[in-house]
Amino acid sequence: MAGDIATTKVDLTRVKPYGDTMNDGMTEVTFTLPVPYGPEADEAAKQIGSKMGLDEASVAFSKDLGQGFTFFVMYGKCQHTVDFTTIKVAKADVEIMSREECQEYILNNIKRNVIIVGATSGTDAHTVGIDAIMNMKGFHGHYGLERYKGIEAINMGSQVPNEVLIAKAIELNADAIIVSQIVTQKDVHVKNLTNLVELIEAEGIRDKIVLCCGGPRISYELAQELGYDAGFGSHTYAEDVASFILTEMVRRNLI
Ligand code: B12
Repeated sequence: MAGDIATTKVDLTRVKPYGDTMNDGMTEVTFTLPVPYGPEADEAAKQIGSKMGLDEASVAFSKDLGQGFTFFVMYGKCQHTVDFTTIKVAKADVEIMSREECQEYILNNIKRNVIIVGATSGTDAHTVGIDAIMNMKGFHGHYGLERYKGIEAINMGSQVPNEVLIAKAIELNADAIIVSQIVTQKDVHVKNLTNLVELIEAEGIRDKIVLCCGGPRISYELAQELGYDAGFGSHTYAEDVASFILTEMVRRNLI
């Protein structure tokens, strides 16, 4: 890292990307153009880079993808800034408890096992996210829900039809349904998450359960818009969703 990081005072009202020296705006972007590989393709990419707001846009790398397509890595100086001091992001408003604190919270406040049914539902085959949250071994040194005393975590895996997920939740009288959605192409996640809420409402169990979704492109705001109690994005651990579910159960008197 260049030495000027420590000495340059950052103006949080005018933040821009950093590369070599503070405020240089250095930015890397990657994209594919539907044009054949060659000098004309590089020039097209540079022009796109300029239109994106990159000064001195240059092609750091380009690769022939075949069949008239070229992939680019562009480098350039971003001209834009943002006012970091005005940024507000909606988040679940709960105190995050450790696994041990969650277990104690259950003992003191709920006094019975909490049942959580989870899956990656619809056509989505990505299992790693839901496993990170639910599996015994967890993720990044954070144990998953299966490890929590007082929580019965049922991980149904991936490509689970919404109907099957709901039927399992009803069969087990679950306290919470948690669903993972990784693929967002053509807004498939919005359609699937909406469908899940509609089916849960049709079953008449929406007010009896805590409903959460998660995935790298899920935000708390989107989740709330779609009718979920909370949504969790990248860098989530089991304790984040466990803290939310337990607190929410007590808040709504679902105990
Ligand atoms: C591994 C992988 C696959 C594997 C999945 C294997 C498996 N068993 O899961 C395979 C090869 C099968 C695959 C297939 C596809 N994939 Co894929 N895949 C990936 C990859 C490389 C890693 C995903 C991953 O495991 N991340 C690690 C986990 C830990 O992170 P996470 O999922 O974000 O989970 C964390 C949080 O999001 C959150 N979280 C997630 N779920 C939940 C749920 C709850 C309740 C909570 C609280 C939190 C939570 O907590 C987790 C831990 O912090 C990503 C690219 C990438 N680097 O992310 C592409 C990626 C997700 N795949 C992608 C695509 C497009 C596909 C395919 C459509 C490709 C194709 N054309 O066939 C297919 C889809 C198949 C299908 N029907 O779903 C795209 C999605 C783009 C988009 N925005 O929609 C990505 C981003 C790649 C890319 N850059 O294009 N994929």
